[in-house]
Amino acid sequence: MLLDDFNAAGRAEAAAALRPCLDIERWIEEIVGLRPFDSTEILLQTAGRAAEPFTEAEVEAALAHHPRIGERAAGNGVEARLSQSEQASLGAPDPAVAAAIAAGNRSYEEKFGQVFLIRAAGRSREEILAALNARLAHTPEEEQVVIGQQLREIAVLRLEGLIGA
Ligand code: 2AL
Repeated sequence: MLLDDFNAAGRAEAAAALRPCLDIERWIEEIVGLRPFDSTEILLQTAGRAAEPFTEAEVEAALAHHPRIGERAAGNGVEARLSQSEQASLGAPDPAVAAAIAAGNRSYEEKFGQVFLIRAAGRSREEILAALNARLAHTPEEEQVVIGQQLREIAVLRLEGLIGA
């Protein structure tokens, strides 16, 4: 979708385009309502800040859309294909690192009660494992902040891919 098409689309169509990037209604509505954008750069900057800060309930609902790191998203929908492409670097066989990530995911979920989320695109498996281990030392309050940032990073990259296409 080109920026001009996004700017000119009806509210529902523009919202539907944004939803696979980040399913937080307040974020979607704020961006849709701020159209037209003069440039993709301004749109992406806006997406990086809209609806800040997310509430705990918003974060929890948005996290439900993301498969665990190292687990392939099920299905053929837009979100599943985006996730599969973001996690492409995790596909190469390295059983030891894969096992360490799986164990880290379990520890993280036990400690924080939610899925470990990281912007995977552009990160190697080793970088993701290091980040997972470092974040296990966080307090829940610190993790809430990091997760909000990661949701935004993933959303902005997805939007960049969408509008660039
Ligand atoms: C994901 C995902 O599906 N894409 C991404 O960048 N990160 N999942 C996750 N648990 O971090």
